[in-house]
Amino acid sequence: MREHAGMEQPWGSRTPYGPGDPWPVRVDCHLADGVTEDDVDRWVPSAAVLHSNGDGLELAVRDGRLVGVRGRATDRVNHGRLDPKDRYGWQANAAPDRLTTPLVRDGGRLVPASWEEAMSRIVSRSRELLAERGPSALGFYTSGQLFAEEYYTLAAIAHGGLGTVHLDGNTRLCTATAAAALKASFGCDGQPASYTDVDHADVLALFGHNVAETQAVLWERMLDRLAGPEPPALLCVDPRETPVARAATLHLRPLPGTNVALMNALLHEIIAHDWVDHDFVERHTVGYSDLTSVVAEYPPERAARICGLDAGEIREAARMLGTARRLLCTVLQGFYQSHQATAASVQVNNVALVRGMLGRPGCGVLQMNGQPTAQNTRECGADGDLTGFRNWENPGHIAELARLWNVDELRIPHHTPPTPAMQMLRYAENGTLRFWWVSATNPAVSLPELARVRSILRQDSLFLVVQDAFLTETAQFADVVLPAAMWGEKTGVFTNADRTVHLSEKAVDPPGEARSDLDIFLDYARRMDLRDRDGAPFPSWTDPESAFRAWQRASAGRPCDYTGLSYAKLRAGGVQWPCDHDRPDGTERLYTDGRFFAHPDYCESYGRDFVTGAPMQPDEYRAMNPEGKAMIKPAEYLTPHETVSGEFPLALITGRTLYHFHTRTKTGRVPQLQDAAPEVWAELATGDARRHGIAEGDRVAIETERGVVRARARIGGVRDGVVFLPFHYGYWDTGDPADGSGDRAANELTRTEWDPASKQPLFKTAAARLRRLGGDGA
Ligand SMILES: Nc1nc2c(c(=O)[nH]1)N[C@H]1C(S)=C(S)[C@@H](COP(=O)(O)OP(=O)(O)OC[C@H]3O[C@@H](n4cnc5c(=O)[nH]c(N)nc54)[C@H](O)[C@@H]3O)O[C@H]1N2
Ligand SMILES: Nc1nc2c(c(=O)[nH]1)N[C@H]1C(S)=C(S)[C@@H](COP(=O)(O)OP(=O)(O)OC[C@H]3O[C@@H](n4cnc5c(=O)[nH]c(N)nc54)[C@H](O)[C@@H]3O)O[C@H]1N2
Ligand SMILES: [Mo]
Repeated sequence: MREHAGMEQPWGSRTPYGPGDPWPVRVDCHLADGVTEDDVDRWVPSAAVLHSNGDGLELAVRDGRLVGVRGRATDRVNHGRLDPKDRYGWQANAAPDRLTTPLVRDGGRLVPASWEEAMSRIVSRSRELLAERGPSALGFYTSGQLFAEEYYTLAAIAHGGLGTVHLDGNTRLCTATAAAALKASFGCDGQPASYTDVDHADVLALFGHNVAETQAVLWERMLDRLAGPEPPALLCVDPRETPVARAATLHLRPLPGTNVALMNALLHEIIAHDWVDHDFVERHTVGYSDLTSVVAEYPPERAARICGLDAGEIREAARMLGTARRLLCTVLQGFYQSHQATAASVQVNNVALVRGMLGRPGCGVLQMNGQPTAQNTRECGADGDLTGFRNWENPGHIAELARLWNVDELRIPHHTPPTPAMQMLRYAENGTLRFWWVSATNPAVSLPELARVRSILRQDSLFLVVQDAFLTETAQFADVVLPAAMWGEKTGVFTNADRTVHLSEKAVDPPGEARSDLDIFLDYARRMDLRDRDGAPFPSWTDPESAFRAWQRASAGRPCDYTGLSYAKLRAGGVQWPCDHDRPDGTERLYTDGRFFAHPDYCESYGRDFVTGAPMQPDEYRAMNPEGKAMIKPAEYLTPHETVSGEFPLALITGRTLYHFHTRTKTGRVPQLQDAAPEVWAELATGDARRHGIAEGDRVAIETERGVVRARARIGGVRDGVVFLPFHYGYWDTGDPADGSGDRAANELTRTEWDPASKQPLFKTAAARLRRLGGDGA
């Protein structure tokens, strides 16, 4: 079946199926006007890059240009389907305003320069700072959108070459909490479940996850189950009436920031009704009795008051979770970016653990990823953690890495925890961080409290390098801008939210003098003359495939083992890690044998306190979990630091729409997507709108202590007392000067605050007020 669905049909047509049946194939294809499949010269294997789903696709090339995309029927992830952003998003590669040469700041302005000039400025500033202040003056802030080869190279340069502890990814804003929650419960990152669990589950429970708009093809899989025989029950936990909520069997709308209270009441009910798999708990976990004593204090009535819910609906939700035979839970930003992020996400793991819902078809947890390659940022160590999920507190792991890189152990920073992005910003603010190399992320729109971010990026003491495909809001502040090749213009692998690794091959040349991120990082290492212990150039690899082989060696024996993969094998479609000699076809589910990556000698982390964020001591961990079982960790509900008040009576949350990706550098340049959501809006509850005399389409101002956003009102779709803003709208396309506020970026309003354990900023917890500005014509 071939489908050419347009924008009016975002989830395509239904192909219903029953429990345990294979998900039917439907191949989506979208080609430029006037081009047919017969006109295509070459189809180049790749996967989707505008979310974490990893939908396998092929890029259509004609006369050396991208002319479209087609889903891969045989790919395990999508069985041929493509979401709206992917059907049209490839057109951004050919946008007329791509960066084509480096830019350097001269006399206050950014002017075109040669690569030689741009790189020598970066290298001479690096050398000066290293000599004067040492490696801690240099920081790197990367992405969830590069390839594994690129992250591994950057991690090797920062940790093994320069020896700086300041390396993080924008995954800190995205899935740091996924990693923290997986480490807390299972001792290590790595998603237990598989997308095929959707095929088997009888209950799907989505916690703060608007999968319909953010992983549209996974939602199609769920919709096809819902349309088939013996459909699963669907639980949605979200203050908004998302498409998921509308399709749900039960929709709970908790007040933002109250997830822990709700989860505790759900666990209270599961335990009170003894819907517990005691055998599983006994054999495979530690910590159960601590959980029972904490959640005993959270009867549904108490949580109902905190969350603004009915106790009855909490009981009904608990019954769904408690009586499921095959339960699949997913978690995303409604938990990760909200108050008590890690503590709340871990309670979802606890539901799976006490119910023994792991390692079997239809059972499991997906602490979802968001960005296409976020998993690789984490596993390669470009999020600051050490390469291959190695534990920075474990001397044996440091020694292993030092051998692998042939560098001195002392060069690899491990005496303090890796520096999270928000802390780097603080170091830049107070002048100890003097050099910040930002690749494939746009912090001038995506970080919280933008007025502060702009003032830091503007500081004279900070030498800012921005490596991007476009002149973003952030690039406007740079000392040097490096033009990057994008997806489709370079080769590498990346891994989706269910551990599926895809190869994405170069299909066309990048525009002008743009270069791949890998080439840029390697060029920097050579110019810096980084060397290993024997004086050989470090890193030793030179191109994507040699970088991939080096990464494979680094992953050997670790949970994310890539040694059984190769570019040749991946050309046929996605494979799930771990994949090694004994598991040549990859691994569908983790923990099928009830064994975890949590042994004290093997685990990625000893965990952190959910309230203070303090790392747990190795001895403490060993005493608590000597055999490396799964860990059940309870949490008390705490009130948020910023709560609604008389002056700021509304809870502000932010998030996404189906049609745009992040700061719109790609989707804002694609007519079909930009036209579908051309400007910012504010979602208001019907009651709040009435009380403020606001009608649909009126212009309103949303204000917090930090700023204002002006937007058009959309009424309905969110619970009373809550306002929702999409965060996609920066100001690159409105002509506003980069130093002024565009008054439409949600992050003008958000707070400089983060979860203590994961250090992920709280984009979904702020107190705001609302004002009507005028009617349609005003
Ligand atoms: N179309 C599109 N798809 C994307 C992206 C994109 O930009 N556009 N980005 C990708 C990335 S990087 C990510 S991280 C994912 C994010 O994917 P999601 O997490 O699904 O998206 P969000 O809209 O950020 O947040 C999800 C929901 O959390 C709810 N929420 C807010 N506060 C709370 C709370 O306190 N409790 C609960 N229970 N829910 C709350 C919001 O109402 C929202 O509907 O999407 C990925 N896919
Ligand atoms: N208020 C609020 N803020 C949020 C969120 C929220 O829900 N609410 N969500 C947070 C989350 S989950 C995320 S993931 C972040 C996303 O925030 P950002 O990472 O800042 O968003 P993007 O627009 O994806 O920026 C990626 C940049 O990389 C460039 N790029 C793309 N491909 C390549 C490449 O191959 N090489 C190079 N060098 N550059 C490339 C793009 O042009 C773009 O400028 O935002 C966070 N901020
Ligand atoms: Mo994200």
